[in-house]
Amino acid sequence: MPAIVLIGAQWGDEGKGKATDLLGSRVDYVVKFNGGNNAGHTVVIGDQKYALHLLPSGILTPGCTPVIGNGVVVDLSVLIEELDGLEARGVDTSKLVISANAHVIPPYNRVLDKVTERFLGSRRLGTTGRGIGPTYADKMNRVGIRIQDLYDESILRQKVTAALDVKNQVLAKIYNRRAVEVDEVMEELLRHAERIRPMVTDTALVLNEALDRGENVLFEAGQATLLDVDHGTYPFVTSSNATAGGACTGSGVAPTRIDRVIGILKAYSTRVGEGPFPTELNDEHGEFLRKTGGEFGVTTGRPRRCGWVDAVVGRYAQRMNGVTDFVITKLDILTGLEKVPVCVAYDVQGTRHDTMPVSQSDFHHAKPIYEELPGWWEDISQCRTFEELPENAQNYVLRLEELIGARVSAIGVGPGRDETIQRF
Ligand code: 2SA
Ligand code: GDP
Ligand code: MG
Repeated sequence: MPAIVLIGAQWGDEGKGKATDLLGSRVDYVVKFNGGNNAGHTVVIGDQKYALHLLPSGILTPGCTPVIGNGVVVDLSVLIEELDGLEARGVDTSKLVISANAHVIPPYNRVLDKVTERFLGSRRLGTTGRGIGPTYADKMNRVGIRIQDLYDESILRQKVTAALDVKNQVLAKIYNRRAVEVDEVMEELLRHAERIRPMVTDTALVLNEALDRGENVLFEAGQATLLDVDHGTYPFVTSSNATAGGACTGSGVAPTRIDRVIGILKAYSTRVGEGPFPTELNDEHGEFLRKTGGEFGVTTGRPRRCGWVDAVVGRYAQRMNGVTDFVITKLDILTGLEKVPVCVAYDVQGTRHDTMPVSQSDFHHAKPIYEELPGWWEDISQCRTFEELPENAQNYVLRLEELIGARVSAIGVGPGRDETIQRF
């Protein structure tokens, strides 16, 4: 296996946390390479439910080393809160390592994220308000603050002062907000610096040496393909690369070392925040999916928008990530429907599109062309082999496999670790 990338094939919340946890027992390192505490990954182990935001899901597997890569943006208070929360529940977090090059989310970027969204009103993106966008903007603008800066107080002060010169102008002049003081930022950033110091290292070296030794490394994407800043539904995206390429830039492991890319595809679609969503259902079917699937944000609690599965999106995700195999999750949620529609193409003002329209305006106007597959009524949560699934559920998976262009290696039939069908 040695290096596997695991990505979300839709708009996030496909069940990446559970899939990572499942593979966790067979891997030595689990790496988070993009995003920050905007993510919300749920893992259910027995009667225990864990919601992870900043930490990689592999932290729940004894013996596995969790890694926060250079591509991640770290809110230090959230990191400490999450570590303490897990320790209190008996999870050993001592193996965590953090890249010295990862950026930190300073308090002023949380403020800016929230006030910008408020200011935009109906033009807002629907961010999680965690300061993600402004922190990645600072990184690209070369005014960001990195984990390693915490260990040189005079450099840190210079960087915070330089950043605040600009940020305070924006806060005061555009948003009519009070200025942020250098000292309050310094206090927050340095509060936990010593505690995390032993974890801070050159994670690119750690991972490359692990691969040299033949150890197994799993790269776990936050968010998903259509939220990728380059390949998603821009501007309704997050500010990082959530596609497979991000695993390389966000960790320092080269593309030639990646052996397998697993795409996680939910058996229906969801999205949180604003932006186009061709198969969205604003009717009782959408309500059924939200209620039965428990589709509420793990980080913000927001109700997720729900719709039928979209094979155009699945094919796009296969191509953009080079997916070698898919895990289809939450098939159990579709039980009890007379017919299960699958979007196979779009109609954009009279023209059929079998691939994602290149123009965002066309995507906004895309009307799904559905193929209706017969549903099933049997409870499938106890099925553990493909053959045990009702014939119509099998046919649903086989048709999806055909449409998205890669084989389906596993199927989720419930949230629990064991509620999974492994096909190979
Ligand atoms: P941001 O905060 O700048 O990353 O927001 C930009 C867009 O990215 C979307 N986004 C997400 N979409 C799905 N799930 C996410 N994580 C949480 C979860 C979300 C929650 O697992 O449920 O709790 O609301 C996530 N994080 C970011 C976001 O909705 C914007 O559209
Ligand atoms: P992630 O962000 O991709 O890790 O996904 P989330 O944790 O935000 O949302 C996925 C939700 O679906 C979680 O509540 C999981 O416990 C749950 N889940 C994952 N796989 C399955 C499955 O196969 N069936 C059911 N019923 N729930 C699942
Ligand atoms: Mg999630």
